[in-house]
Amino acid sequence: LRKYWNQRFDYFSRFDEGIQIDNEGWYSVTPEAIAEHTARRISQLYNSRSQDEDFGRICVVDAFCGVGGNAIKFAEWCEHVIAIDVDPGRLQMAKNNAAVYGVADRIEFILGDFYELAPSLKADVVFLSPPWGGPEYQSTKVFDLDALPVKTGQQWVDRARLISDNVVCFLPRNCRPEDLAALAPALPCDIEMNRINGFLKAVSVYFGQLA
Ligand code: MGP
Ligand code: SAH
Repeated sequence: LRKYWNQRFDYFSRFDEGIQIDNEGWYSVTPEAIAEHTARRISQLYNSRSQDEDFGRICVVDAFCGVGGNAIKFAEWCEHVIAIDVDPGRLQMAKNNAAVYGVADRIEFILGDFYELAPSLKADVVFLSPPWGGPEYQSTKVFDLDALPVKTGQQWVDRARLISDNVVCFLPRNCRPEDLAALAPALPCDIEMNRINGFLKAVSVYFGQLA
């Protein structure tokens, strides 16, 4: 826990203003600079189509919102956010943390299973940061996307594509690029390596119009 505590201001720059995190939250939360980058990139989705007019008018589903690291940044950069989590405690913490950042009113929080909810949702973009099985994700040289603990990477992406082909996945840094691209082989994709202070933290893969 000490390792994560030492990074608390990388996770939330407003950590001292009342941020709440539980055990799973500590090792899963997306560092703020990475979350901000992803949100900015998504907010520019329709920029090329009509200059400033549509800038940021994007609805994003954060399928696994955890304690809200990504959802808060989506709310700062996009018009509407649907934030889902199966864990009531973490969903409540995400609400609290969004209030610390003054964006709680821009996020629709839903307690539930993304897999079940997906067919009933409409949005421009779906962001997937599923559980990776804890810090042990590093115990193998190559992370197998079929070994995600709840559903496979393929199952999550196929489910997300019921909503939109504009899908972003936030995944372990030891994933193989070819496995990431194979999650939606017919779609264009970009793979980003997300670093903080030079240290590789994770990879993000952008599909569809986001690539
Ligand atoms: P890490 O490797 O556990 O930490 O996770 P860190 O600080 O890089 O330590 P190091 O000593 O291994 O270098 C790196 C980042 O991956 C975290 O900050 C989270 O953003 C993300 N992350 C880690 N896990 C275990 C998960 C997870 O289960 N789900 C999601 N969505 N993100 C995770
Ligand atoms: N991006 C988040 C961290 C996500 S951690 C942040 O920055 O804070 C992954 C989350 O997925 C956990 O909170 C877990 O409760 C949630 N989860 C697991 N299975 C789920 C499911 N089927 N539907 C929705 N959420 C789920």
